[in-house]
Amino acid sequence: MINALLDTIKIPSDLRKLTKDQLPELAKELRAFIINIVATKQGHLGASLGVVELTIALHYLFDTPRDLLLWDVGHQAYGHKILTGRKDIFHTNRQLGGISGFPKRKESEYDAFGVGHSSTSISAALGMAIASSLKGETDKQHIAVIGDASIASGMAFEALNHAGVSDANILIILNDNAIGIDPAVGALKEYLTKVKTDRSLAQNNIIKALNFDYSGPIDGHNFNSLLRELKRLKNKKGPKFLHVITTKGKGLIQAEKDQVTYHSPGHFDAKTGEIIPKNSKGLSPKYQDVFGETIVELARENKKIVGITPAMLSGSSLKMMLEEFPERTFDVGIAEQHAVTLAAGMATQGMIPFCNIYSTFIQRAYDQIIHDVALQNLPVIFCIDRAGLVGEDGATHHGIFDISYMRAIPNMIVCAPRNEIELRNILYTSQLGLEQPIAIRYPRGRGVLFDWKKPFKMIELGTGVCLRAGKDIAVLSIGTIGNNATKALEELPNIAHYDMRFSKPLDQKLLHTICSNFKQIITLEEGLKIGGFGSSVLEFMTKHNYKNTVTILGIDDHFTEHGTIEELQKINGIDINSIRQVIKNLGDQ
Ligand SMILES: Cc1ncc(C[n+]2csc(CCOP(=O)(O)OP(=O)(O)O)c2C)c(N)n1
Repeated sequence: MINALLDTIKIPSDLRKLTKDQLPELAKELRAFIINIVATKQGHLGASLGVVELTIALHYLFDTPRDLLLWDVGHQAYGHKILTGRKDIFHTNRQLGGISGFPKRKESEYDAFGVGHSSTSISAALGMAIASSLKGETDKQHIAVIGDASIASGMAFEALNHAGVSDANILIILNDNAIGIDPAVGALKEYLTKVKTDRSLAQNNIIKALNFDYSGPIDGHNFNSLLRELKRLKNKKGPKFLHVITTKGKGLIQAEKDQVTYHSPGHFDAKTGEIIPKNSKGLSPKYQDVFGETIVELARENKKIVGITPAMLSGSSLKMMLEEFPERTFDVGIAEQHAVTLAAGMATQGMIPFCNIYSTFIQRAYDQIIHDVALQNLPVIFCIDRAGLVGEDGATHHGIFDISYMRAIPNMIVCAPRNEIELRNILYTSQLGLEQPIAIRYPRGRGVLFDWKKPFKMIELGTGVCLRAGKDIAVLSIGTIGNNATKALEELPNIAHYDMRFSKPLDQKLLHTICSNFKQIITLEEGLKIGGFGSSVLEFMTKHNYKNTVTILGIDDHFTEHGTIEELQKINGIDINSIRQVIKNLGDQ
């Protein structure tokens, strides 16, 4: 591949040596570079392709890294990474030991703020702008690039509300491509759609009403318009807002056409753009699909069931419910807090809300879970997808805190099914008429069974099961990580294995039996050790004065970076081999 211009650019000061006329050619090269690497190494694609011109224009005109450039979510920042010193290592993107798929302060001085979760950029940029102003750096610019789905989140509105009454040098660029991962939703989105054809609507809009110097919408793929407008804004003080229209996936026909799939397409042919089909024949189902198919089955029988997702219709497979029951399925946009309180409101009226949120994103709604759901003891069913280590998205996305923070909440049931059938059965059990909220956690990826669509069976809440009898040593696991223990124990006779299923309420009867019969106890969870399932077992033992030796396997007090799930389980000592080794060492003592 010939990159006549791209190869001359190590950092943005090299870019600034190019003439304006050379920028379209550079954009071509940058696009091709991204496509070629993502085709084989995988990662986010559409969002970065959509902002190639914007990325070049921003680094061309602004004095980065002195001017601070923030990318909301950060999945669109590949071009930024490549132009800011990481071109030669871009092929390590998202791999163990390689660069992160998101901007990260530790990685580069050009990454002004670490991201992964959405809608933080305006608050962070405003914080920086106010700090600059306090330090007397009044000529410095602070730029937040935020998508149309991310700007509809509460945090972004809060920040706009504050920025509009400040005199901070903040430039908010709305990258409007009318799509999040799935098509964007909401009244704001409808306004943004209308303004594209009826520019008179831009005359008096909500952003102007909030005191911003508003301009746009302009074509985000046209260097002339971009450079002209950014030049004007660069020399303007105070809060500014530029509305830019782009096409997600720009430059790769398939990615432009099928923007949902090409958000993160997996392997594809760089030349043709065609996705290389994965051979999923003979593989177990994805847990998200077990959820999706099961909720549809349940909703057919139980008219009170409603499904709620904050902007993860496809990722959660709630899309399956939307197709059959559109009137009972709600994609509320990137609004986790709202999703939880909406579910609470519905529950007060006798509906049975299944609120499906990824573990890492539900962190944002912690107060709503406590204050709006648990305190009023409302039977909301939280389906916590992507719980545990999620792999290549890395530290911002691992769902490792939920056992600890959910079990700290009064009234909350916390459960983690071990396989597809157990997930199905707990979903079924939850809609039979709970009197309190429940959190059901399950991981990213595929299950372990083939024949999983069995007739529903009720699970008795707060009960564990003995998977294998033994003596001396008992392994107590929770969730799908228990399957690692099952494999680890294949070569180790006499070790007992219990699937405790609930970390709250604990199966006290079973724990009394275990503590009375085994000298050594090993607990295993794919979550934080601090306050997690192992801790709950220790709390039980202290209360009842048991003195057994306990080894807690789980994730230590650190952030785990990116890599494959297998690599990361190994690093955290919860892969099959590490578990086997721990048991062997205990047995040798
Ligand atoms: C708090 C939070 N919820 C959900 C997500 C998952 N997520 C990642 S990108 C994305 C869509 C972002 O859409 P938009 O802001 O329009 O940016 P675009 O992808 O179009 O560039 C979502 C929902 C997230 N990163 N953070």
